[in-house]
Amino acid sequence: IKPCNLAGWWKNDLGSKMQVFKVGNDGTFSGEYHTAVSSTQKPIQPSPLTGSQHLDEDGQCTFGFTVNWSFSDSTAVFVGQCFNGNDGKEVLHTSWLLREKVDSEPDDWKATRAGRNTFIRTG
Ligand code: B9F
Repeated sequence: IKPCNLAGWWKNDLGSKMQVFKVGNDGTFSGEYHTAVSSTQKPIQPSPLTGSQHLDEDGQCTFGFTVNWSFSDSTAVFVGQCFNGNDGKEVLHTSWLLREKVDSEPDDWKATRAGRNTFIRTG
């Protein structure tokens, strides 16, 4: 088993791609998220992500990151864990919350979406 390192390219079940840049000695990282889906008219743009991972030696670390969508005023957070299958292939199981900007406090109740995504390494 190899140690846990999120650096590289990943693709999820929606077809979204993310690149995680070099992970720091303290487990912090940044990267770029290319979502394949968006329910807005505005063109999708790559968006910055920043997060941190545990530096576990067993390759099954937990992590979290935030995506600040550059083409909308919304924000997503992901939490997850890396798993190493018997075939040695890494898979990330994540859960996310997506916060949409609403115009007024009475609309707060409808501002958050939740879901799950699975990522596999592509590079
Ligand atoms: O579509 C989102 C958005 C926010 C405000 C207008 C459009 C931004 C992209 C989110 C992408 C999500 C999915 N992609 C992925 O890989 S993040 C979690 C999913 N995993 C309309 C109002 C709020 C949402 C849609 Fe909007």
